[in-house]
Amino acid sequence: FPPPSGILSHAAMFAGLLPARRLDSHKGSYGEVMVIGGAHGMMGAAILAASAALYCGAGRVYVGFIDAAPAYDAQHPELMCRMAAELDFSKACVVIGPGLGNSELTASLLARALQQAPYVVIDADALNLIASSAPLRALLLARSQSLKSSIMTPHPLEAARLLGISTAQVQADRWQAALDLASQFQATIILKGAGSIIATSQQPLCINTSGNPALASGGTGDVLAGVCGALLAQQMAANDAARMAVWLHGCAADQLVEHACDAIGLTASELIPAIRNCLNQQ
Ligand code: NPW
Ligand code: AMP
Ligand code: MG
Repeated sequence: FPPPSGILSHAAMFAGLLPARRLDSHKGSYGEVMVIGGAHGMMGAAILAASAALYCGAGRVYVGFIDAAPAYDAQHPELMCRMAAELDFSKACVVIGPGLGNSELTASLLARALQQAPYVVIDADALNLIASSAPLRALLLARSQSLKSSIMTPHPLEAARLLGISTAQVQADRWQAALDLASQFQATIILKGAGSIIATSQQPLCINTSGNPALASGGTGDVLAGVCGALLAQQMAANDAARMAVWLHGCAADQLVEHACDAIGLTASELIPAIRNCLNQQ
């Protein structure tokens, strides 16, 4: 049982990780995020992730939908809505999984993202696809050989599927589960839940102390994936991006509970501008 060697407990731990914006910078300086997901019935999951990426400073944000793309999102007209199959992943940070569903198309999109994208965030249904496909797992492992960044964001059930064990076993030893995921998948792992754990195979384990049970509502995980995507797209190292994203996400929920909505009824949508506030307070 490895002891926690990092406790995320102060905003100051993240000072300087996202440098101040240069006066002569432009949208191309802040990277491109492509969220792939939002199948029929779950389009909101992809929009939540994409909005979170926008609010965390990504230069351009696309949503690649699975079944049908709306002309635009009225609440976030900044988002570029396309069909996933049209997008070129070769220069982007691809956030794949929120509302992705499971079909032949989704597996081929995930394969392409794993092969082409310099940065990927793998969440939700994309994690479930990897859990059930040896070829996809091989593509993920190949990324670590070519120094491409990968962050995986499982909740305990998704972690259990990846490890081939039960959710209860994951929860009984979350440190070990996070370490096993990092070594089996050679990615930066965020094992979500109260006290999210961040693990990589090379660096010390870390536990987050921000956040509260108001986060236990649909869509908050999709938001976290988008935050990770924005930080990776802005050139942050994967381990730093994962730690900072989890910290900001929890901090925003703490601030909302204290000053706005109290403990019950926090929505994933309102979390997003609160994360922007926390980011700008760093
Ligand atoms: P239980 O109930 O305890 O047995 P699934 P999903 C467990 C999209 N969404 N500690 C718990 O299991 C996502 O992006 C779309 C312990 C829970 O019931 C995905 O694509 C939305 N257990 C898709 O839906 C908003 C924990 O996992 C089960 C745990 C399916 O994703 C919602 C859920 O896992 C959603 O994000 C914890 N901390 N956390 C939209 N607006 O479009 C989770 N569990 O069955 O994989 O389903 O996570 O809802
Ligand atoms: P997901 O299950 O993918 O929607 O993700 C839920 C998000 O909310 C993750 O970032 C979890 O860590 C967070 N979360 C859920 N429940 C709690 C809790 N009781 N305390 C702190 N964070 C939580
Ligand atoms: Mg989720």
